[in-house]
Amino acid sequence: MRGTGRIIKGVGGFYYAANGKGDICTLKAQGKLRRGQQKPLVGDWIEFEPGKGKEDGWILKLLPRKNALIRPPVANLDALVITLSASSPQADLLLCDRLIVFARKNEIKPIIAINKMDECPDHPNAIVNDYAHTEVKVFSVSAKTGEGLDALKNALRGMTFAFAGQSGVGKSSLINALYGETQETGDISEKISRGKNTTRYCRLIPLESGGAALDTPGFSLLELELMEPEKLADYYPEFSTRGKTCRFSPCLHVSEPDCAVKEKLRNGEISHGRYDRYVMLLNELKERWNRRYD
Ligand SMILES: Nc1nc2c(ncn2[C@@H]2O[C@H](COP(=O)(O)OP(=O)(O)O)[C@@H](O)[C@H]2O)c(=O)[nH]1
Ligand SMILES: [Mg+2]
Ligand SMILES: [Zn+2]
Repeated sequence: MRGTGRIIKGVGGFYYAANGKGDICTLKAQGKLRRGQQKPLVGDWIEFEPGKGKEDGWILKLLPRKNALIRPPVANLDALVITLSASSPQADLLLCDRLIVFARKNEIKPIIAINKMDECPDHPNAIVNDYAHTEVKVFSVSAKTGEGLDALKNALRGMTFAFAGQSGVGKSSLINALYGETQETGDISEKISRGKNTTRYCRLIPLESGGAALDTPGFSLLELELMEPEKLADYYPEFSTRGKTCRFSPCLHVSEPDCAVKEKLRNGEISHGRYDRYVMLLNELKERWNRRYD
C-alpha cells in the first residue's frame, strides 16, 4: 500500500524512510526519478510503495521542498542552531555570521546557542550584545548542567533543525542532552569518522515532538554561496534603514559618502563587531565575484 513518509538516511543508493508510525522502510529510487535528475535527499517528504516481505520498496515521488542544500545534502531544514562555546574553543563569530547568512539565504531560521555556560563565570555579554539587533535569538545553555535547555527545546519544537559550529563546542553533547543518547561525542565520533570513509554521512533523527534533528558533520567548513556583493547586506536585518536611503545605489556601505548604514553604525544601532565582520565577508565575496569567469 502506498504511503507518505520522510527520508531519514541514504546509503549507497538505498534510502531509509520513516512513515510517522515508527516503521522504517528501505527504498530505492524509481528510474523515473533518477532520469528526471531528482536525487532524493535526506529530509525529503516522499510518496513510496513499501516492499512486500523482505523486498525493498520504491520511492515514487518527491513532494515539493522548502529548500535543498548541497553540503550537507539535506532538504526541508527549518532551523540552524549555531553553537558557540562560552569557554573553549574561543567563539568564532566570523563563522557564526557566515552561517547566519547561509541560513537566511536558504530560508532557514538561524538560532545561536552559547554552550558551556557552566565554565563561564560571567555571562557572555559581549556575544549577546553583538547579536542584539540581528533578529537572531541567543540561548545561553550548558549540555553539562542542563541550564537553558528547556528554552532551546521549546524554540525548536516541531522543527527540522541541525546544529552547526566549530568542532568541540558541544553540538553532539547538546543533542544528547536534549534528546537522549543518539550520537557519539568527542574523540569517539572522530575516530569513527576517520576510521570509515563516512565524512559526508548525514542522518535525520525523528523526534517525539514531531520535528527532527539532523546529525551531520557537514556545516563547519563553509564558503558562502557566490552572490553579488551588494546583496550581502540583505541578510543583515539590522542594516535596514527604513525611510533613510544611502546616497549611492547600489551601496556596499563601506566607503561611500552619505551611507545610511554607516550612520546607524555611528549611532550604535549596529554592532561594530557585526559590521567589521560584514566587511570581511564582503571583501571575500568581492574577490570571488571579480574572479567568477576565470
Ligand atoms: N563543561 C562543559 N563541557 C561540555 C559541555 N558540552 C560539551 N562539553 C565537552 O566538550 C567536548 C566536545 O563536545 P562535543 O559534543 O563532542 O562537541 P562537538 O564537536 O561540537 O560535537 C566534550 O569533551 C564534551 O564533554 C558543557 O556544557 N559544559
Ligand atoms: Mg560532534
Ligand atoms: Zn550605504
